[in-house]
Amino acid sequence: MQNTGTHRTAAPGTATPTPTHCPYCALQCGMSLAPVEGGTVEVFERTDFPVNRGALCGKGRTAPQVLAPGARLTSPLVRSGDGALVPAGWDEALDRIAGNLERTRARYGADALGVFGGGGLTNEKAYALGKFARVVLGTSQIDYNGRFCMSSAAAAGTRAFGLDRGLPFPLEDIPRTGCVILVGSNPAETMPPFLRYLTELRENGGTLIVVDPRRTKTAEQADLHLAPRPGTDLALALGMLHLVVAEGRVDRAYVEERTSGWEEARAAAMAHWPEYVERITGVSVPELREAVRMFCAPDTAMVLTARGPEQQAKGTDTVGAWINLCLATGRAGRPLSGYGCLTGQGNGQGGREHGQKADQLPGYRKLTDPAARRHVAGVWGVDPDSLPGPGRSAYELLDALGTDVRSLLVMGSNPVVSAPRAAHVEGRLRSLDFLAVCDVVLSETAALADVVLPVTQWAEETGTTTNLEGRVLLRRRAITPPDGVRGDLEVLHSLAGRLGVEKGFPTEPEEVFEELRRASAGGPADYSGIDYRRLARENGVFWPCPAPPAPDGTDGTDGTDGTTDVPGAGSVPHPGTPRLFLDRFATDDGRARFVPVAHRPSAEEPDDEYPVLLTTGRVVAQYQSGAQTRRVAELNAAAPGPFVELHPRLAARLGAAEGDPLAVVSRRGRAVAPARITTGIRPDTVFMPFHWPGEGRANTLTNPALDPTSRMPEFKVCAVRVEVAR
Ligand SMILES: Nc1nc2c(c(=O)[nH]1)N[C@H]1C(S)=C(S)[C@@H](COP(=O)(O)OP(=O)(O)OC[C@H]3O[C@@H](n4cnc5c(=O)[nH]c(N)nc54)[C@H](O)[C@@H]3O)O[C@H]1N2
Ligand SMILES: Nc1nc2c(c(=O)[nH]1)N[C@H]1C(S)=C(S)[C@@H](COP(=O)(O)OP(=O)(O)OC[C@H]3O[C@@H](n4cnc5c(=O)[nH]c(N)nc54)[C@H](O)[C@@H]3O)O[C@H]1N2
Ligand code: SF4
Ligand SMILES: [Mo]
Repeated sequence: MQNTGTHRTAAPGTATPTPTHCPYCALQCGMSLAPVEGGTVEVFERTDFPVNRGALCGKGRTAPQVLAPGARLTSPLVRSGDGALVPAGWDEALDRIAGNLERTRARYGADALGVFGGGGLTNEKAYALGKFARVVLGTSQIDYNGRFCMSSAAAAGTRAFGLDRGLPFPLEDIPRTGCVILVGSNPAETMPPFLRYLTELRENGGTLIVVDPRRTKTAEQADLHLAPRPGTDLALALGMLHLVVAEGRVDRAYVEERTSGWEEARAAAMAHWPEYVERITGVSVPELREAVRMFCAPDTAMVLTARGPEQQAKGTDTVGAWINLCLATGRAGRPLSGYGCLTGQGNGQGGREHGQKADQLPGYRKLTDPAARRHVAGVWGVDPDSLPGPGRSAYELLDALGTDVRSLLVMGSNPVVSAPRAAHVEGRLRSLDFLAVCDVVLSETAALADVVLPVTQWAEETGTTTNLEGRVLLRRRAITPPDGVRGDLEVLHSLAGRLGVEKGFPTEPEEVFEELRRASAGGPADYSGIDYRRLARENGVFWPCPAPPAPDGTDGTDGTDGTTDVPGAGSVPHPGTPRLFLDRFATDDGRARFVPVAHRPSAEEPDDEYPVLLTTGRVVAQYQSGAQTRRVAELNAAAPGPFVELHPRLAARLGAAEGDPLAVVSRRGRAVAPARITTGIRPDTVFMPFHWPGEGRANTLTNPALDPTSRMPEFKVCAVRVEVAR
């Protein structure tokens, strides 16, 4: 089965295409799919979906190739006596998993069971996985790869605005603002159809500032490109705020009316003189002044961050500093102005709302909040006291494998490639008593498992995702899965049954969503007013979308055990909330909170032994750990393997020519990949994409230093030594 490209209309002999969404990134581009005789799947443009209006990147266009039986798993695998993974029946595989989890729990207690989820899972799966961990396994030890993704922006957004939704406005607002500062975001490679919004911004007379240590394809489109040293965005934002104050550009009326904490934040910024900031960041004072002028000149402006400033051990404070800049200039919670984070994975937004995060219950509720526990326990039909407390964050969980956590279930992540200090993480995974992995392919992590369960994919199952705008979408089943695979929901249902929980794990996604609605009702991410019928009719609904009050005048939930009488029965449906904070922020007093932050060095700064900075990121043709995209010939041809991007001056110093194998060595390990020489990177920095396992694995090198609030690892900065590999 393979795809043959994008077509505007269905060819004769093709079934009517089903509208659905791409499996990969958070843009969740709309597309239509139709099975064709001979086992191919065709992709059709879906121009009615406003986010991408038909446009797709190469990954989305070729995603159907991973549906082909030759590219994926179609039978469970179990570890045999001689150590090989061999095909097995579903019953045997599920029995093995249940038996091993049971044994571990009996011997070491429930917290010896770990669960590692993914931001690519649908809302229904993420919800069911969180419930499975807490209700069936009784463990606190669940977290997911979203911790590695947008957790710093989420923490900073919650701190400042009282609520975290990546973008508090729809993408369509971006071309209509006056200036956009894009911080550490490279959508030319990571979300190509999104570039249109930036092009339109400039066509409308708006300006674009890109902050990135590399002159990326995105930076090439900018009116101003600032190239700070990796890990210094916090100082950069503070330097800009300093100038805003010094130049009298503070929006005093707004600060007075809509914020709290300004004096402390102002004082902190005033300690960051432009000259001091220039020394830290390498961005000159005139460039800083120009950025401030461009940002402040128009009536409206936005700051958008992505992984560059967020994947730092000070990511939360860094995002906080950019939010402070928005607040001081009156650019948040107003039309066409605001701070936003560009979430990454397909369900990066929804995946962080419904309970697969260590400290969280569905509806973006806190596991430590007694009222939240009562509400969710009511929906689940369990005693609130039986719900475990918060567990370890993703890296801490991986680091505890084989010691405190003895058996692990992975669903939707490939940490052998994507976790920081990956060789260590791989070692921890190998030291487990038992590892089970549900995946669509034999990922590098699945290859270490004792049992691998092959699951259905995006196009073969229905479910909802929430895109980077907070728009809840319906992905529809468009084709029939091959024999031998089962859905993640079916896996959880079967394991729950084997572990003695017969009810509460339905296999129908819509049934799970109906329960999710009730569990989220009244929470920050309230989905109770959304249902599948509505999603099928509308091009998505933005949360919060509470159910309208029931006819009897109550809010639709009975308030004691959290069970709901049919949400939305009767009255006018809530329209959803494309734009947040226009009247008030989600804090107790309705004001946005300034947080005083100060620059601090990265966890690891260069020294004599490791004199160069390494930063990491993505290329357009590969997705994440590459587990899926490395199976597509066209994508491999475009991006065949890892590389080390470096400046000609550094290359000359090392005596390296284009294509020479370079050894990059950090305190964690050594990776080797060919040199790619470019003037588009700072001479003190090298860049590696992280999509590949093996010798060129970037995460062999990265530093697992964690942000104290978000527990985000410092993927974007560590100190390395670079030499030509002989
Ligand atoms: N092709 C492709 N697209 C993807 C993905 C993929 O794997 N491949 N993954 C999806 C996911 S999950 C995510 S999270 C998004 C990520 O999307 P992006 O955040 O756009 O991707 P990255 O390449 O990780 O990082 C963006 C930029 O940050 C820069 N950077 C590095 N260090 C620093 C720093 O210290 N400060 C600043 N300001 N910038 C820095 C890098 O040079 C890079 O150009 O992409 C999504 N889309
Ligand atoms: N050095 C460095 N490392 C990074 C980053 C970086 O910028 N630099 N970025 C980080 C970020 S932002 C992210 S999001 C992570 C992502 O890193 P990973 O979590 O490794 O992401 P994926 O490669 O998408 O892994 C998803 C796995 O789940 C499988 N899968 C897909 N859909 C489903 C499904 O529906 N069910 C099940 N059971 N399995 C499914 C896929 O085949 C794949 O094996 O990497 C992080 N690691
Ligand atoms: S930009 Fe993202 S959602 Fe759109 S086609 Fe590419 S990978 Fe899929
Ligand atoms: Mo991500």
